[in-house]
Amino acid sequence: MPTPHLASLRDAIPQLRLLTEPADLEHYGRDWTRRWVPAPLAIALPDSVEEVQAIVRWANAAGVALVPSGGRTGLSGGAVAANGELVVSLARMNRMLGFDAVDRTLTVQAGMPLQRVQELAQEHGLHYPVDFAARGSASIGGSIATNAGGIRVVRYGNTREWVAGVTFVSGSGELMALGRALVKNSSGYDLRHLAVASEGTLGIIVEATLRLTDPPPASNVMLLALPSFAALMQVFATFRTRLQLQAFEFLTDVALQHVLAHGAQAPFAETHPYYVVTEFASDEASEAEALTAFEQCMEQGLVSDGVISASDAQAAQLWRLREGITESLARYVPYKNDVAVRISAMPAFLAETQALLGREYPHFEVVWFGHIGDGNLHINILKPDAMAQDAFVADCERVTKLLAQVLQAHGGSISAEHGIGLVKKPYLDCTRSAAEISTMRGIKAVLDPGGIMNPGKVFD
Ligand code: 2HG
Ligand code: ZN
Repeated sequence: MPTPHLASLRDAIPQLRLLTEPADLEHYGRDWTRRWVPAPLAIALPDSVEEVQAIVRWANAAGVALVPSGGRTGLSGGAVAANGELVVSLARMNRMLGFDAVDRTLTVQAGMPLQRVQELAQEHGLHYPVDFAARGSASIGGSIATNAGGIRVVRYGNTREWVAGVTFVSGSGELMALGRALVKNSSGYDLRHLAVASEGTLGIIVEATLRLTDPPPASNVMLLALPSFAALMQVFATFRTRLQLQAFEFLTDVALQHVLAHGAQAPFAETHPYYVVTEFASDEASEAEALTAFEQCMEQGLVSDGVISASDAQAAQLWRLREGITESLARYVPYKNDVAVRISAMPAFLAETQALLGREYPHFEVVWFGHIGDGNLHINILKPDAMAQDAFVADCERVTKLLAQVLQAHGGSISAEHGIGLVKKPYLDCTRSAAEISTMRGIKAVLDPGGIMNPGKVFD
């Protein structure tokens, strides 16, 4: 029996594709957090900007909340629909709209997966440099809506740097071309950057024009074994001084053991407490610099072993050790922290956080890894099989409050790249001031006066 809302939506936009089967509600109503029970009204699959606008107009009139939806690979609950919302999936809006060789831009619909964007850039002899493990499923619109970071931020920056323009349907149904792909534009506020990291709370990103760059040089991947946590930032400084790094990622042996248990190949005969995966150009000069940096770190006792890729296949194997972590932990339904501090604050922050988590989580397995070259740490707490999810989350939330205080003291952020969504909402005010949050609310009131856009996400 259709609800009155669904009947009115069908009347308003008869051609709109809608899914209402329980399996679809379940599939589209959740993201990778797996904490909330999906309960959307229905799933709308618009095929045009006009249909998206019509949905927003209908939602305002009917008073129904909308949850914009890309690949739902998010880790903060930003795409969760658990309260009768209409999910607006951009999955059918996945086409390429244009390539401009002079501007070096690619324009695509928001539902295109990140990996397809990367492939299209390559087919045109250029490169879209934002990259992360969920590339095959994450949509470009979702990556913009969270300002996704990933494994090459140390070299290329976050998604924000690569968004030349965004076509956006605001919560009031206005269609706006933000940014217009201009290199220079000092004509007032840059509203494009409001769409970036907005997590669907202001409107729906329907198209994006992305900046492309030169293809990266052929690269080498090096895996370093470290004897101590304290060595990490010193090794980073040594390598960064000598080389233009494409990536500098870190993982603990605890993380590595999970990836190995998932079928990856052990890189060293012995185990070491910490590892770094770094990538740099494979020309002779860079290789020589890398070797010198490695020897210098060995002499200083900062590094205890290392291996450098001899082929693309070996490079991929080494990358798997880092990129396979999230998947290898998924069965433990981890509680995830995604925190950032300035690189200069990292040594002090690491020491304090290690002491805090050692004290507060003696009973849980804690897995550390992340984009250490960007000052971004992922800390996954694994749920013991015997423990109920609610009790586990409650305990982790208690500790996250303490961690947020440490972040506050070091001028950090409670979310580096995953967004605030539902998971980090209670801690937003630890790392953003009251004046900042009230400004955000004011911006939302202007762009989404009916309060229909992803309500309850980021802030209440
Ligand atoms: C990564 O860096 C992703 O691999 C996921 O941001 C991090 O699972 C996580 O906590
Ligand atoms: Zn990450």
